[in-house]
Amino acid sequence: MPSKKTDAPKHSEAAGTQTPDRANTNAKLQSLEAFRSDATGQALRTNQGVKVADNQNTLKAGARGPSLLEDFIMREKITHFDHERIPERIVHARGTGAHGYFQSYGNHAELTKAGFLQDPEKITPVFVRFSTVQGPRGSGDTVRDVRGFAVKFYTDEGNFDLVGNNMPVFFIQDAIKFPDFVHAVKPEPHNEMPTGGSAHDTFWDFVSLVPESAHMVIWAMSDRAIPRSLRMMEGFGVHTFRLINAEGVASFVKFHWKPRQGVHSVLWDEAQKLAGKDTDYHRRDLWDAIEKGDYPEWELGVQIVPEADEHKFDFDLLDPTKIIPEELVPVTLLGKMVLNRNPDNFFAETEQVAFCPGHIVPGIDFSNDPLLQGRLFSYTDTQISRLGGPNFHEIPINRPVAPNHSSQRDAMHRMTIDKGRASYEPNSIDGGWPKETPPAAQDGGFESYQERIEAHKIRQRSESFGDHFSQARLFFQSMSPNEQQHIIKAYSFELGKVEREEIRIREVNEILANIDLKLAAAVAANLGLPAPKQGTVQVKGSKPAQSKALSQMNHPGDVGIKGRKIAVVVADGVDASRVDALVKALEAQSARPMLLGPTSAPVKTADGKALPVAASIEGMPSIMFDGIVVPGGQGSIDALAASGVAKHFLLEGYKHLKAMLLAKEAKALVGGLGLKEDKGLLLGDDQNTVEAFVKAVEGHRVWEREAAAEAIPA
Ligand code: HDD
Repeated sequence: MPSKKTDAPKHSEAAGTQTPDRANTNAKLQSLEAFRSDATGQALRTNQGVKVADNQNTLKAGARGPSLLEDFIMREKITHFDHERIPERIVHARGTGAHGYFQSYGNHAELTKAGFLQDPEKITPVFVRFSTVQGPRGSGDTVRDVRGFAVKFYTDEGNFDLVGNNMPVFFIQDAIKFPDFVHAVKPEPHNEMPTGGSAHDTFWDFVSLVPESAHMVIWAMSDRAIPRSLRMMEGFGVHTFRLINAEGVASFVKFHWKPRQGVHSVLWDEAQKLAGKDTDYHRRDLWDAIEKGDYPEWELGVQIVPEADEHKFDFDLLDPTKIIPEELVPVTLLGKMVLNRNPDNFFAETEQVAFCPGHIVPGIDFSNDPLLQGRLFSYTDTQISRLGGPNFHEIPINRPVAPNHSSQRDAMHRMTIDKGRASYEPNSIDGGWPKETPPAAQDGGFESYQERIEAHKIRQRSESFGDHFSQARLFFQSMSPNEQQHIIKAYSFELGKVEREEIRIREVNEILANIDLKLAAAVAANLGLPAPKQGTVQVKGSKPAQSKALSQMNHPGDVGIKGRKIAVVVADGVDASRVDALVKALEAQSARPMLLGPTSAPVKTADGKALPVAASIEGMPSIMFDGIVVPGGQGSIDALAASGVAKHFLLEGYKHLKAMLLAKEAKALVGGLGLKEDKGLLLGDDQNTVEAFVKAVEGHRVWEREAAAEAIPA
């Protein structure tokens, strides 16, 4: 990976181990949260504090009589219930959150005066919300979509929100186009379909007419849009920001989150099936990992561009449809984030959390990216209608841990009881408090970076934003052959759902042909359209022509198979000691093996004992696992060979390129199903074979198998 670290990386905590430091960290973090309420041992009361004697029956005129209006207990309860819902987010409505902390790898004072990046001993609490963009709150987790990656740092100098995505670019260059884009991608207005996806006319109509979207759309058609897990996604701040040091020297930066779990995806067929079999697949995966102590970790990095180099690139740093290839500017790692605590209450925390890219702290500032500038307005505005007024910063999950005093007063849902008479500044009545703090090297008031601007007031897009295809081409050409095939299939699938042929033709001829003629020809063939012979614009191409960091294949992670889910499929007659040995070998690698049987009832082992299973193979199909193990015992193998559900489980696992380890007795079963031994389909349970299986799980998918797996029914 072309990243470099500053100071020593803090990877001293081995994957999955709990250190005393961690317990201390959690205690420190929770001491900041006096507002959590626990009703254990407490009386049930009304909202006015009156103890309730009967929570089962409305007050009535006689046991069979009419209900009485005077029943204030019932009316209070029902009224509150009637108002339980708040408007969902316009975009990113479906989300899931987790608490954790951030710790700097060293003192980055040369780069920024932000306190949370100065001291490796400092623990900064964070709350992260991951989301899909298009679907409503109840939509599926695994749809093809961009994922939101929003982090709130509760620093002791105020809250810093890094409100990014799992893709480093965006669909449009100017915020004024955001409502148009969102109206196009959201379900169509006449029938509110489709839920959660972009495979429909209005989306493709818009993006085929707006070439600046080409780069982001190809990311959305890649495997990045169907992550295996929220734990296995990169995150990006997208825009260029500024970091400013104590001397007032600014650098342009792009923020990156690099997951230690690697960057991995599911296959499209898996994604679609998971959306039906487990709508909550991603939120469950994150929740379970945190509950089991498999805390996911990301490293925060920045690409740093000195102010003097602003115009050194063949793209504009202010253009949010462009990346800085890591070959040109490597990522410098600044610190790590660990997610180690699930929320206590989804609504109070994950739903009510309010992010805003305008929440920054001294040492960080904006750039003039016109998309970012529009966002600075939009988020606060949307929170006011979503959370009912301008006091949303007082909701516990949004409260800074830094003190907060101002002359702002009143409004809906004000919770602070401000003392004193002077709610204005300057004042003499309250001694002039609260007072301004002049900017200073450290711990001073916020000061905007002084940028000299000499310009006409004008509505115009800079010419330097004009190249829409070079980096889309860079992306496609940086993919492995498997990833390129997935992209071709994704465009073909989505455009195949578009009813209007003129939209399909426009996308192929005016967008894809400018990205890559082979891509355009392959998609055209799948749509029954002629292959375009040339593009419609001159594309200068990008330097470099390929970038390693863009392919997921180059992000294996460094935690081995920690937290990976392995199905251990058993039936009556299974050899208990071989099951035990396999489970132990997997657990020794911090993987999560799970026993599955024909039903949820225990199976009978070869020596006649009952072996409990966690679930049935029908209830937990192979799409929910990273690897499959079938332990020996001829009786068990024979029973599985006679079960259609079990055979489907194995066929699907093979089709989805999963690592599979089967006892030698299963050779005939494997052959009968038409499966071929390969690097990841292994027969045997000796140490070498188990090691090869672990390696195959670590590789995420058996990519070499993809062509052979085509013939297997889905
Ligand atoms: Fe946005 C939510 C990310 C452009 C307007 N956005 C939202 C969330 C994420 C992003 C992660 C969910 C936060 C959460 O979990 O609560 N948005 C982005 C990124 C963008 C972007 C990475 C481009 C680089 N967004 C963007 C623009 C606008 C908005 C240009 C408007 C001009 N975004 C919103 C919003 C939302 C939102 C309507 C909906 C709910 C909310 O803010 O709190 O204000």
